[in-house]
Amino acid sequence: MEKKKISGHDHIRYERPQLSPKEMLEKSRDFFDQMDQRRTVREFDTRPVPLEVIENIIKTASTAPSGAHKQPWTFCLISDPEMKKKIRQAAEEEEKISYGGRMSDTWKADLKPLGTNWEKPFLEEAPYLIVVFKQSYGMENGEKVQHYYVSESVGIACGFLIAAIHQAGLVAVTHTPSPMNFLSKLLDRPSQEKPFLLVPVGYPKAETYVPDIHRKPLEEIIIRFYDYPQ
Ligand code: IYR
Repeated sequence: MEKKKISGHDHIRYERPQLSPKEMLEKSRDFFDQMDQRRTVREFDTRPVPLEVIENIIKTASTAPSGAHKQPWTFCLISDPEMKKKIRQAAEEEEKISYGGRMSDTWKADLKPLGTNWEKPFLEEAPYLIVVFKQSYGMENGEKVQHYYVSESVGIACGFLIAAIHQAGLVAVTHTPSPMNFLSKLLDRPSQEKPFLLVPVGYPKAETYVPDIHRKPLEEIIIRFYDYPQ
């Protein structure tokens, strides 16, 4: 392997296949078309999913870039029905309070088109729950290791996770029961780890409906600053 020292550390040669503009256009369009098919799904079939598929999905999430490459994430993978039940009970307790008044009227009105409520049957129906924790700092041989840009890093990893779930033909919902500290207790995580996102994963129910909502068009999300000829 071709190596080179940069500031005293090994660097390895890295190359990507060069695509022609036509190939790039096709691939970027195909990837967009594929990702544009992704929808948040809250109704799951209880059918099991092969464990190795889920492990590959988590490995994909862990390829995300992170601050100083500290990889400040932990993924708890749950299929145990008893644990799922406990998580559902605890989440619904919080959500009952949230929907019962902790969320503002505007917030509840904003959620109306999505049809959500305090009930979370998907926490028991989905074959797997992935609970993503962010590590405010790491621990190596009893020593604290500093972490950087933790939320950004874990957020990017969750993006990769969601994309990987979609491309495996599975569906997910990004669930954030609030507050989420019950997850630290139930899953016995150390105090430097904070729950970040709960992602039930599985097949959609045989007949699934999703809200008829639309994505902002490019011209609403892009501000152009180029001056080269197009
Ligand atoms: N955590 C609640 C409420 C909720 C909040 C937002 I912002 C959403 O986009 C969806 C739901 C729940 O999971 O129902």
